[in-house]
Amino acid sequence: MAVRDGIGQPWGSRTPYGAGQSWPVRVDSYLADGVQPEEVDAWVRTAAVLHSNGDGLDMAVKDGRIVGVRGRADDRVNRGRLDPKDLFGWQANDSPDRLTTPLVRKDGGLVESTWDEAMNLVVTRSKQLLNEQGPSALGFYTSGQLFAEEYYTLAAIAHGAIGTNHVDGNTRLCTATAAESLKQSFGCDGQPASYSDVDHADVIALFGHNVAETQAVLWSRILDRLAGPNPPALLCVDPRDTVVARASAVHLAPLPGTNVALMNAILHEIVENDWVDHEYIEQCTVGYDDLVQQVADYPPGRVAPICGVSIGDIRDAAELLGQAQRLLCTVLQGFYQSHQATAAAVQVNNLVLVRGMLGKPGAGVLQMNGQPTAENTRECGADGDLTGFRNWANDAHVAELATLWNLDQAQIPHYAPPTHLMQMLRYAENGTMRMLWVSATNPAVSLPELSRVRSILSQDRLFLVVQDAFRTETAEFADVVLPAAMWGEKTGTFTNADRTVHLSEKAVDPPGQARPDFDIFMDYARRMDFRDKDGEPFPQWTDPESAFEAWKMASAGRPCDYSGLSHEKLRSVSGIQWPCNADNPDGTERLYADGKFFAQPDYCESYGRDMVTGAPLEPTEYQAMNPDGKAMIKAAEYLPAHEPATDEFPFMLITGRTIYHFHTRTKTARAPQLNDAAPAMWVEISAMDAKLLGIAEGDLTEVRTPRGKVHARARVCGIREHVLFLPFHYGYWDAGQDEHRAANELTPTEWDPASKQPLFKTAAAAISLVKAGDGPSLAPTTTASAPVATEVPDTEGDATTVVTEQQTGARR
Ligand SMILES: Nc1nc2c(c(=O)[nH]1)N[C@H]1C(S)=C(S)[C@@H](COP(=O)(O)OP(=O)(O)OC[C@H]3O[C@@H](n4cnc5c(=O)[nH]c(N)nc54)[C@H](O)[C@@H]3O)O[C@H]1N2
Ligand SMILES: Nc1nc2c(c(=O)[nH]1)N[C@H]1C(S)=C(S)[C@@H](COP(=O)(O)OP(=O)(O)OC[C@H]3O[C@@H](n4cnc5c(=O)[nH]c(N)nc54)[C@H](O)[C@@H]3O)O[C@H]1N2
Ligand SMILES: [Mo]
Repeated sequence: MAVRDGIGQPWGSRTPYGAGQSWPVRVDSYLADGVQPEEVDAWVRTAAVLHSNGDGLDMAVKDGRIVGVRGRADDRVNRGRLDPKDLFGWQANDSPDRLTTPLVRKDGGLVESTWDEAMNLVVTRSKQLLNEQGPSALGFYTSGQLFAEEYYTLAAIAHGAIGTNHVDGNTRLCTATAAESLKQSFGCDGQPASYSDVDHADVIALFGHNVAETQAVLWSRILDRLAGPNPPALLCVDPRDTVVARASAVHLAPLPGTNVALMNAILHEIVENDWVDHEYIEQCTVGYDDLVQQVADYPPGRVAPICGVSIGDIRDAAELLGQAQRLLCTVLQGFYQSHQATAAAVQVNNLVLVRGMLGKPGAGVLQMNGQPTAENTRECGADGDLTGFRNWANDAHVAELATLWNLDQAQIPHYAPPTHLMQMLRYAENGTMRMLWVSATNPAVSLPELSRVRSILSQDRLFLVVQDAFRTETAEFADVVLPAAMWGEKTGTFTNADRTVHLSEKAVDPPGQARPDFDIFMDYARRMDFRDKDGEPFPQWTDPESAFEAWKMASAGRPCDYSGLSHEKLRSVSGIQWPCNADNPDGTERLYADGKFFAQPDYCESYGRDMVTGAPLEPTEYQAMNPDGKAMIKAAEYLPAHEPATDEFPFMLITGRTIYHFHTRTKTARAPQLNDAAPAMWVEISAMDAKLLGIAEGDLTEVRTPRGKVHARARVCGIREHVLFLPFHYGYWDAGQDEHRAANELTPTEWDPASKQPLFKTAAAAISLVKAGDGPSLAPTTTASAPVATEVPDTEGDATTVVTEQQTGARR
């Protein structure tokens, strides 16, 4: 049994394996100081909720409290492994500053209240607005972090009972582009590949995906392949010198916002060298000729200066991709939150299609999710999507849903595409949307252009309901705050990025009067007295299990088919991939293995959109383009970003994550090991830029864009020149507003035309020295933020790891 420093050695010891072998087990565990394994009263089944990887684990319970975690050896996702957030993040549940009672605004301040008073305020306001203005006065903004049962209930209430079109999730900031790119290429959302493809691939290409920090256990799987016989070759496309970049055979560090140009050059080389599967293209796709025409304009010689990468590197990357026998591609925020997001993500789908790399072991594309339950937000329809990946523009699909819910079809709004969040903000800003109910997301830190967001959320005429486990920056603007139970305190299911469904069971009681989100939504529905066509209470279900049974029926026959699953079945198997139905009782590893897609005109989730204007295609246009429901190759022209660098703002600013924190840190800052590993804001800058500006490691700097400024200590590191990186984790709940530290003070109100995902990764910025530092910045040294020329830890060892609390490695 090995002992590992869970912070300093985030990926733990190697368990090497070869192509086609199964990934060995390594069980990681961590128990609070002084707790012995034999003292644990119960181990309760769940999966990780601080990323999208879906690591299966058990919570240790002692005396009614969570006291530790242990990875599940039998889980298909992690085979026992846990990452730093999995190991330590659970401590937030027990934090003394959890919300324990509802709060209501009185005389300008938030005061403790009762559930009756708080819910009556919400119900009274809802009814008043419905009477005065109709359903469009109400908006719902939810999460990628609740359970499927909760989203399905919220979708039924908002789209069904109330009939508002204004429903979205923070998945808009996260995986809207993943979903849109899958709809564009395959007619429907749904992850084609599987994590097990890592076991077979000979080339793994990561596009704007810092997997080492954001899905650290998946990175362990890749590291174990790299340490074994016949290792795969990696391609990394990222402007920073990430841990992934350092392990890659080819690293392309493009200037932010130039992904489409780069992809077109790569595809140009693939076509030019005829590394193309003509038979697959002929049988399974439409649109190849357009692609050939488009990429003809993007020879590497033209693209190299646009992206700031060398011609040779583009050719090397293309050759690696072109010669691969089993090519696995992954995509994440470096594409989704950058300029031309959908167009860029679709080019990765094109790459996989022209190479015929779908549906076989080791081949495919993972248009990744970020949040643990983002998949469920989309499939249940708690965002802009219609429940069960149904098509808003297809009346028959809306009718199906009306039948399922036993509601009048006219009640489910489908006069226009559903309102995306950035548009909802606009409606709140101009006063047509008068109530916004925010659940499990913290927009006052996570949305772009925070000064504008604050002014919208603080308006008197907007009635703001915030449902959270903590008193967040957003809660401070609320009229009513509803205290929520969290993971570990409620039961439900959720689905990770590779379609793996896990059950998460209640282990302990929530603190004080906090209640599960499911109970809160149902309480609202009953107090509103929603009824179906037969006059029965709506929603017709009553608890998470009956909600799951109802959701199964809604999903049956759709791509995300859950009809073969149940809470009971998920108690006996650690993770099952949908579709799971009578034909596939053990789930489905890969989609599209038979070359058939969910793209038939009468079945598809979407008819697609123009990737430049965002205009939806008409059903007749779709029918003409793709009558047989094949995969769609869609070419895209590169367009320069709207906010280019100038003399005043000469840098390209990007933002993102570190391995030790999750988002706005409501959980990870309350776990001492994680907080100590990355306690303060920093800015990453290249050695050359730092030298030119007279900035040294640890100096206090000011970073500015036309929207605002932040203060951060410099980390001089391997980021490419002319680019700055800020982590977006640091808000204000544990610091004063005058600290100017949230990265989103700087980001623009701008979004991708097709997916409507905000651009968090392309802005022009300036940086200047404020004050010399008295030592290095407190940024982690184990990861992409490592100072120039630091070796990243990687250890050899044994297959069971007991994790210790040492915090030595991270900032040594
Ligand atoms: N530790 C940790 N893990 C997480 C999370 C977390 O907060 N912390 N959040 C989860 C969630 S919700 C998400 S969405 C995922 C996100 O996971 P990732 O997408 O992997 O994380 P990011 O840091 O947002 O961005 C990834 C990389 O994009 C690069 N990048 C920026 N601009 C560009 C560009 O224009 N082109 C290219 N090619 N690359 C660019 C950045 O340098 C960065 O390294 O992580 C999930 N996992
Ligand atoms: N600049 C910049 N901004 C970004 C990004 C970026 O890369 N750069 N990334 C974007 C992305 S991908 C994402 S996903 C978003 C994330 O942005 P947010 O969703 O705003 O971030 P979180 O901190 O995860 O907020 C989740 C909230 O839910 C609460 N919560 C946790 N569990 C529960 C529960 O069970 N019930 C309830 N009711 N509440 C709960 C937490 O306390 C927390 O306040 O940020 C986006 N913003
Ligand atoms: Mo995300």
